[in-house]
Amino acid sequence: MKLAIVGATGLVGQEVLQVIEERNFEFDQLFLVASAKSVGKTQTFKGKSYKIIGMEDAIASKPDIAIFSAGGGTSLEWAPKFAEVGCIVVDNSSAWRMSPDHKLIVPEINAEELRIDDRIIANPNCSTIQMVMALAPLHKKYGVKRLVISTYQSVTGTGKAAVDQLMNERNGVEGEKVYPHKIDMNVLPHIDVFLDNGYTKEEMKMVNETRKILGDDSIAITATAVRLPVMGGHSESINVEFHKDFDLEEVKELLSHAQGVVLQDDVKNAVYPMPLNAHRKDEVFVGRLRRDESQPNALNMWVVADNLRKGAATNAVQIAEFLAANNLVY
Ligand code: 2RA
Repeated sequence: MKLAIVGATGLVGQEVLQVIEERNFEFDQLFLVASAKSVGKTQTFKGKSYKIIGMEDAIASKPDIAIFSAGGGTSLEWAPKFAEVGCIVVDNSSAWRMSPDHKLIVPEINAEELRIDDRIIANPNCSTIQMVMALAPLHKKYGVKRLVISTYQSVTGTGKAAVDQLMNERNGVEGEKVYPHKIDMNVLPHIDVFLDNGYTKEEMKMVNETRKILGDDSIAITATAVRLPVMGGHSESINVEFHKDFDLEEVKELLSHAQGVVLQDDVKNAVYPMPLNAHRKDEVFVGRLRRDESQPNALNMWVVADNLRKGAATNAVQIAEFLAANNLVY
């Protein structure tokens, strides 16, 4: 199996390398692919040195699977060219997510939708992945009717330049600004661009992608996405109203057995999910479970995950693992 990592030098690309090493993902050949400014540089992986190559060379090498973390424009242009030579692209950008011809996959929830002729497979947005991981087991049992979400998102979701902006501001150093305002000591209710309806693209991703993954267009969803000077992961306050009533202990039971979900809910001992603890972990952490006493059949929850891991790299590598394990690579 020939594996290509496209966007290998970015924050997500680097995390993909870390995840395939930790999970011992098996391949025969590895190609590290990046933009012209990185081509020719070297990167060490498992003690071996790899030369970074460009897109054309990567396509000529005919990889079986390419994990793309290179942005929407790059993916729109290049993913079909990789697919044409028989490669399966697992794409981290938003380019293909809402296309009716492409699958949007969180392996624990809907990997069984994948078929041998899927050539470009979309990885959902980070803030959507962690939310649906916590919701899917509850949706099956009680049916999600409505979601009201507020996010608290890490600067790592924007990329390396945003991490640099935060650290430069903290250290009093001048540098490139990727946010329209200071991020250190601040909170920005603004992630991605504003749309005509007054919501941001990030907020609408949570609406549309959640419905597609859970396979239910009737779910009412409203979101406010917020950037914080935080690094370890994204946090979300989720108010969920179900069609059926639930038992809180049963909710905890369902979540504690859900694959890839860790219940951290012991408020007497100040145990609840936090980005500092989620950093570099592959799981989604859920806590602060309590009934919404203002509304029948409604629950409040707090969900945290490392956005570079389950929100991006881990989910993509899990898709690749599923393809390899189920003979969907040819
Ligand atoms: C963010 N959701 O955190 C984005 C990254 N895909 O900005």
